[in-house]
Amino acid sequence: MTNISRRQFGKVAAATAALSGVSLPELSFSQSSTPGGLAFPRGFLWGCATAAYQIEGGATAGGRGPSIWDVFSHTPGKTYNGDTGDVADDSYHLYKEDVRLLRNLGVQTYRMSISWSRVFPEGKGRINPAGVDYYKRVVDELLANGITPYVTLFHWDLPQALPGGWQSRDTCHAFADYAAYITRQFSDRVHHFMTTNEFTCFTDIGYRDGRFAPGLRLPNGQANQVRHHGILAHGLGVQAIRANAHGPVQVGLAENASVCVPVIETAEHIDAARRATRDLNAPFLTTLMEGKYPESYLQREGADAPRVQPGDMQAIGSRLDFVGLNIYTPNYIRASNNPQGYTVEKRQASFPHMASDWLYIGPECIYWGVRNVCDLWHPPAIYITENGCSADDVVTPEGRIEDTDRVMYLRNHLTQLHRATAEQYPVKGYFLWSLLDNFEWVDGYSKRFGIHYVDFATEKRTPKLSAEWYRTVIARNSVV
Ligand code: PNW
Repeated sequence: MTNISRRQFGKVAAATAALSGVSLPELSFSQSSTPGGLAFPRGFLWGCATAAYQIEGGATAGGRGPSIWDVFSHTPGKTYNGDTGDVADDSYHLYKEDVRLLRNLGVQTYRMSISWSRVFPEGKGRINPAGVDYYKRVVDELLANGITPYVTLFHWDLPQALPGGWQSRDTCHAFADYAAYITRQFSDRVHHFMTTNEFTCFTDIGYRDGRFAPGLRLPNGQANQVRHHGILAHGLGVQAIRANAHGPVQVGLAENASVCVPVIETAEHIDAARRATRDLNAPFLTTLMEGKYPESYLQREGADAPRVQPGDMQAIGSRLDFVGLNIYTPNYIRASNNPQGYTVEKRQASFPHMASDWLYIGPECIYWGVRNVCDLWHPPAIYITENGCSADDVVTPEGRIEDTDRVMYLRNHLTQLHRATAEQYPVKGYFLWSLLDNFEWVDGYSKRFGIHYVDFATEKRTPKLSAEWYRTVIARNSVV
């Protein structure tokens, strides 16, 4: 092997891929070392991400039960323009077309989620076979096109029928039962599972701030208990997946950890950013990775600290095969003599952001997000389970969507991700958010994150410039 030329080795890899029946874009070193391009490691996985409620529509089709997002989005005043996910991209009916888009991009992987209430309309008990069949059709269509599905079990669309939602501990057990059932049904063809997506969004934003479903504003102690139920559900889910899998599976989650970028890359600020990562993620990722709540978190919350039962922390600390990071935006961290050892810099009014006003642009966040998590906790593998942006896309008279701003955002983030792979951090793949414009939660259809434009009146999909660019990146395995 040592004497094989780089070019020959590239051919061997392509031939092996062809033999295994996986259709990969043709890669060669002459391509991946294009002048100006930054080559990613061989075998790096490129993908796109979506979530069930944001793309499927078919809200009542095939026996699906309502989720808290159906109820919330139908409540006047909760979403932009009263938009709902009733129809969305109609991927419930158009999934084959979506797989075609994926195939045209040349992705090796696709991150999708399952709507819990499509499978268990009441969240537990009665199974809806039509829902299971739908996901089998989607998965089989992906596999037939050489695309590996990565499946998220919970992307915020909690079945409405579960009493008390995430305020109830019973919901954690319902989730574990659902995870066990999906694993039994799908682990013959799906080998990568993520339990939950973004703890803060479905706990704090839903139950403390009330901006997301179910729209509650609970006092601190109760909101902390909701957080605990979120991570407990994850932990019980990991155990359930492992216990029910037909063969080897990789289990992880998708978490939007707060990303801490040192304000200047000197040792003191780098240390501070690492400390801040541990502290700002205390109730979620830190606790999962360390198997216990940090002392500082318990002290800070005092009488409002979560009530923990025997066995909880063991489940929550379950070993993970990978950590998925959803990375969009940075916090800038400065070393300080204060007790926690850092401060978060305030952003100037002129700090640039994308079309969503929270989406501040700081491409180094993807490098530091990976590095801080790896330096603190050394997970065996990292995936970027989401990265992408909203932009004010318009269709030109020629029918093109010239989203040069999105290409700028993505190119800069991938350049920083390349830095992480070049430094040997174990980043295995990247899922771009998102394949399609879709239901952007409280922003409804007003914010477009897709690399394919969707005309929501006709459901017509049109590749944007960013899709053409991403296709090139994938084909060359290199940032261009
Ligand atoms: C993620 N923030 O949500 C979700 O996983 C997706 O469903 C969503 O469409 C996508 O990012 C774009 O918003 C986030 O305020 C929502 O920092 C808010 C934030 C981050 C992620």
